[in-house]
Amino acid sequence: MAYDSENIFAKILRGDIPCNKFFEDDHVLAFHDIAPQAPTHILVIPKGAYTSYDDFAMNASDEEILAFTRAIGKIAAAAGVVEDGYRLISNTREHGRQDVPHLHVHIIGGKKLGLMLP
Ligand code: DGP
Repeated sequence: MAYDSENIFAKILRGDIPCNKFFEDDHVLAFHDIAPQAPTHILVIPKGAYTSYDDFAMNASDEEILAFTRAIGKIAAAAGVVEDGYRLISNTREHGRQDVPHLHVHIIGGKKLGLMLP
């Protein structure tokens, strides 16, 4: 799947539309989901143009992958959900119900979540 540079997260990365930012470094941006499903619902995205996790895993540099992986853990800790637990989700393409075609990992927590069924 070719990367669509007009997707909403690309626009957020360019600063064309605002977000409620939680964390940013050279490789990663994290912001609060516009429609939170739990008290904590943060989206973590790489700054590079990757549509999905598999695209990222196969095409990103080791530095980008390390930064993204570390950031997710740091952001979960900073959000205060580590002790009680949380869920990481990365919906992927049509069957995975991905709405925004820029890789994003949802960090969801702050309450005991329901079971995740297909
Ligand atoms: P997914 O279905 O996994 O592609 O999730 C996309 C998420 O992005 C969904 O939970 C809602 C969120 N979202 C969509 N548009 C915006 C936006 O403009 N700002 C923010 N902060 N979140 C958005």
